[in-house]
Amino acid sequence: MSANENTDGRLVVVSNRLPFTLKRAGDAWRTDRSTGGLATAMGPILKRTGGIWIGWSGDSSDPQDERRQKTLRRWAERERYFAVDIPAEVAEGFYEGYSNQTLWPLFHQFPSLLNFKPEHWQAYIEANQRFRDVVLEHLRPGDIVWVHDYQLMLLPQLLREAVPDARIGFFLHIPFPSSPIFRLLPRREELLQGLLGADYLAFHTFSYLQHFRASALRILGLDSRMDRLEVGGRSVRLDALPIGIAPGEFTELLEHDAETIARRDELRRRFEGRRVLLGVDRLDYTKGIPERFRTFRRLLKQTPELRGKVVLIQVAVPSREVIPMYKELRQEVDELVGRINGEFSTPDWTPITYIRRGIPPTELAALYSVADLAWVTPLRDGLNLVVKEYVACQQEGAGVLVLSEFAGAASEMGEAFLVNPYDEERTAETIERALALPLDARRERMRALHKRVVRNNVFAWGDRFISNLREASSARVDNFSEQPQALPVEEAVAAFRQAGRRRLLLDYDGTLVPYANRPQDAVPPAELAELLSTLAADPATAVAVVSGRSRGDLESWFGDVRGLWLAAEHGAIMRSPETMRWEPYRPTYTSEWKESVLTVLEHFMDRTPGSLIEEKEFSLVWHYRMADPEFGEWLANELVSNLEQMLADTELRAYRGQKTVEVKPGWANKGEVLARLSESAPRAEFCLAAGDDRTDEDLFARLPEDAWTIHVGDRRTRAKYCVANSHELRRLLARFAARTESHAAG
Ligand code: ADQ
Repeated sequence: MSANENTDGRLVVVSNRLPFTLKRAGDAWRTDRSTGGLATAMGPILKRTGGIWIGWSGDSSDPQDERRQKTLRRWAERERYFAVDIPAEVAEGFYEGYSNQTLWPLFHQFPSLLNFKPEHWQAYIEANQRFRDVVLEHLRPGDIVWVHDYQLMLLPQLLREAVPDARIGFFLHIPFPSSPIFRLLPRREELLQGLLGADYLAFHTFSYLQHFRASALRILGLDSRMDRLEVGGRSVRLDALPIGIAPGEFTELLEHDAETIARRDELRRRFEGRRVLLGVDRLDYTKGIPERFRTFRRLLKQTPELRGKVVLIQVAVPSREVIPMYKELRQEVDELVGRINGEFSTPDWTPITYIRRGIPPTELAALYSVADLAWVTPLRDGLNLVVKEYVACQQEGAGVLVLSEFAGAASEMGEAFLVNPYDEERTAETIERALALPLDARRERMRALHKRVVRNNVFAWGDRFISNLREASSARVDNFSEQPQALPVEEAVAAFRQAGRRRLLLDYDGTLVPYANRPQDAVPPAELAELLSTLAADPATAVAVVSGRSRGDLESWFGDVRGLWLAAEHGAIMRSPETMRWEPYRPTYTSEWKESVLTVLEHFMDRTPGSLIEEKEFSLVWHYRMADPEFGEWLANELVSNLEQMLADTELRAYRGQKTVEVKPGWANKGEVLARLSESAPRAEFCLAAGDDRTDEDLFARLPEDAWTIHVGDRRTRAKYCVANSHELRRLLARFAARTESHAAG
């Protein structure tokens, strides 16, 4: 059974456009087929799986018109296509504006074409909200929602907010740009957050995935693994999944459709004795059409023997024509065709046949099958389906493929001739070489390509996406009970009040105060010492600051607070409020190891501008909060693996903290603090521990079931509850303290 046939929940596809486009024709309404990669790919999947498709009709005029409504109702009843209505003024800012004049050029590495207007952004938000509303109208429990492409990057998060346990996947059909380019984007944070509402996020190639991870790290500070990213206590699964085509749709036409077969034979006769070079594209500046024509001109110029022997057929379907850049491109291409044909044509040969419109599938299949060379040279392309369509139509063929290395498909098409389309001189040489390749060699290459295109077809792609999405969202749903709940503040305050004896175990950095770039700058404000002092003044409440900090730091900040327990260096050394003496956990400990570890850390510090080393009694810490984030993470991994080998036979361990790597004895951990506290302080009915990083998890793990464990932040945790930041935690402590004060006064 394919993953798609799963019966639990329907597939809800959401994309900007539906496979149909609504066109006004005078007083009537016409339904046209949409062209473009997405409709081509998803059509066959939905046909096979069932489910519904939600998208914009393409028309914004007159939503009240009875005949228009009737047409849309027919789409819904017959095809299960549900249209989102977008008013004209919103559609313009959303589609022609932010989507196609901001996102499209930037994601395709044309930052100089970026045109940003705040009102376009507003329209983009509004359009995404309209899509959300229509999805919510149709969504049933258990459904999986598959959101497509750059026009709907806010939708996953909008849906997540409305239905927290919805199953949401997102696929990006265009490239994800490298992080220095992505950073240029106005509203980049919101876009990343929008995407991270999904359970499963997939791109065509690993390099796009890496770019996304780099941007999440640099812009939102979110670290990730190759296959997942943790955010808001959820896990977002990441993947690279190049799209395929439905090869059968083409081979079927070529084998059984009389019209296609007749057309193919006719074309063969017509071009007999000539080699056919073929380009098929949407008329878009990313597709490299002018560059291709210029290269062709160069080829004809430098290799006169090819004149009369080759023809270039270029099919280009116009799109987005209201955007000035596209109009200019159309003109430029028209002119180039005219110039080249004028320069080289003879009475019985025209070098370029230019078809500026969409052509039907029968014609397309016939062209693909007669072409001797497919010339697919986008300047940048998410993947490019034309390559795969061409290969599918060359079952027994000997055609060659010349492919741009900047198309996502290049990473799958090892047997193609790869070119840099900006380098017109070398591309011309490659075309010449490809044409000169002996028949057997061409056949062999094509056979390998063909096999791959057939195997990695669109159904395999869809199945994988859907089953990965199901798995990712089920893992989330199963883990739901393990996720921390937002702290019920009133309940906590009431429990605190009712208890006869209480214990508070509080981490310092990231918990009582926010992080600073340099550890010495995270000094507590005066009111924090006062707050702790008020809490600790009540003999029924034992309060401990349990930190990774040195005893010197804790002493200087809280040394005067009466009644307060201090545990420094993760509990390696503690001061009780009675004796006021610092007592190490292991009195026999020596720090001879430091010298050799320091040499390693210094080596890393020298390589990493902005990083620093902190030396404490029991540990050494490398801090890289101010370093370049990716470089820092990368080196931290390298450092930990170096240290692990070096420390394997010792009691020392290397730990990753929040932008730190710390080397300390394994026994110096916060879990041990509890045991020591229990020896001297009586058992409490109310026990609360709060912390934000991995070292605090040791403490949470040791606490009894009924303890109030609180994670500060949004990472994965064992804690039962969470609060957003140190500010919220201190507000809670202030509520406890208020009670203590009034109690003391009363
Ligand atoms: P597109 O930019 O639309 O898709 P592409 O992948 O080449 O680019 O798909 C174009 C589709 O339109 C093909 O199926 C092709 O046959 C059809 N087409 C193009 N010109 C035509 C014409 N003149 N007549 C008829 N049909 C024509 C986006 C991304 C791509 C990505 C796809 C799918 O930009 O990089 O491959 O989505 O993810």
